[in-house]
Amino acid sequence: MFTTDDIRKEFPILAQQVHGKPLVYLDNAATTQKPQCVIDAISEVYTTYNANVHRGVHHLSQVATEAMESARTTVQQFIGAEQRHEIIFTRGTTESINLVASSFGETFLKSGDEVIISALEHHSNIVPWQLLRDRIGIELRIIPLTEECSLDLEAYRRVFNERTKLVSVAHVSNVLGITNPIKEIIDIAHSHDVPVLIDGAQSTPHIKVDVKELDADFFALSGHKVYAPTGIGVLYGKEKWLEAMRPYHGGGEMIKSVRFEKTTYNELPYKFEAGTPDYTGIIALGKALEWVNSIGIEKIAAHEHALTRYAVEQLQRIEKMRIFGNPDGAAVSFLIGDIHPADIGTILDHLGIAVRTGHHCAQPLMDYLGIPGTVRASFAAYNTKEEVDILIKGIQRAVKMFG
Ligand code: 7TS
Repeated sequence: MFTTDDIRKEFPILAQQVHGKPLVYLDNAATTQKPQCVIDAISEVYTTYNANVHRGVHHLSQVATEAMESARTTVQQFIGAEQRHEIIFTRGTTESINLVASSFGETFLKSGDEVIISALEHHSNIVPWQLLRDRIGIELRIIPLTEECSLDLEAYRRVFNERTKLVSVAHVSNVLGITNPIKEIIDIAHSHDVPVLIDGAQSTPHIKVDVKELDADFFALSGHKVYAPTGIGVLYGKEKWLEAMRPYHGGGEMIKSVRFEKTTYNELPYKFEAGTPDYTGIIALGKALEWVNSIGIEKIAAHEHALTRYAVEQLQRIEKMRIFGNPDGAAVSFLIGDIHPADIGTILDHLGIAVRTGHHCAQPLMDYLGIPGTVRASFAAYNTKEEVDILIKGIQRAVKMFG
């Protein structure tokens, strides 16, 4: 059994002071801190077996290739994918969604076809579709929100027609911390024979994901939000789609043979992994997921949900508090009266507390809510109830100054 104290000891960055106060890191939805084993894994690559992968007959290259491919298996098992070659390494959720927009879009979509997204998407799940709209003339349909800020499933059902070709929605909202009814969303889309891409950037770190059980066609995630380094991410895709889709980037690794007249492409997953992969990042991602497994994602989820519930209860006692949505995950977004979120963020920073303020890369959602931004506190496995108390005291201080 691990305690939160044991977990915290594994994260060297947490032991520091900021502005003379112990660091209270509550910006985990932006990125999580890294345990020592992940930091060590990166160092181990460069001190003992660094070599380019998939191409060397020599020892180091074989060790590096084996470590990278073993991390692919770890990812496959972590998200419940049926096959290893359905795991494509990318730079993160943003690149994974861009890959699908380009490769799926340019293989299967034509002018007038429709892609459904929702009103609460991160810009990463909006702009790639707008770029595709500019290139080939698709149309975007938006699932609206109910008054409680959840996805309006009745409106979603009505938006399907014979031109609908793809649904792309977030599993968990990065702003509201709410979990969308993703299984229902997928089932409805599949009843119209429409595939679904799930933006799992905010779900993978916090809840058990099983892409097979969900029957997701595509699933995108970012390593850095789940205790791994920046610059590495994953696209899961069902084999039948990945096989049929044209490649995304061209270059080394993704080819079988190249002639000036014609090039043939490599098998999955390499067809979508052009160039030298970030094998160090991949190996460290594998280590991060092993670390999560060693604690247990269900245990992490229960801990974070308890912290979120406690934070919501405490926040609600503050006068003029406005909490957006009904957070059931690991983040809570709020405003107090007409105090600007950046003012609250600045006071909190002086107290050593890191939160995110602003539009959180979800400007259409801010427009929808009629606000410029929010203050967001987001939790990870290493956060404590005491840190929530420090946050609440900090907010009370900001209210005194600006309220
Ligand atoms: N989708 C969602 C739901 C996200 O929360 C984010 C990042 C992304 C996509 C993009 O992920 P990336 O790793 O490719 O950048 N969200 C946030 C956030 O809420 N604060 O900083 C980054």
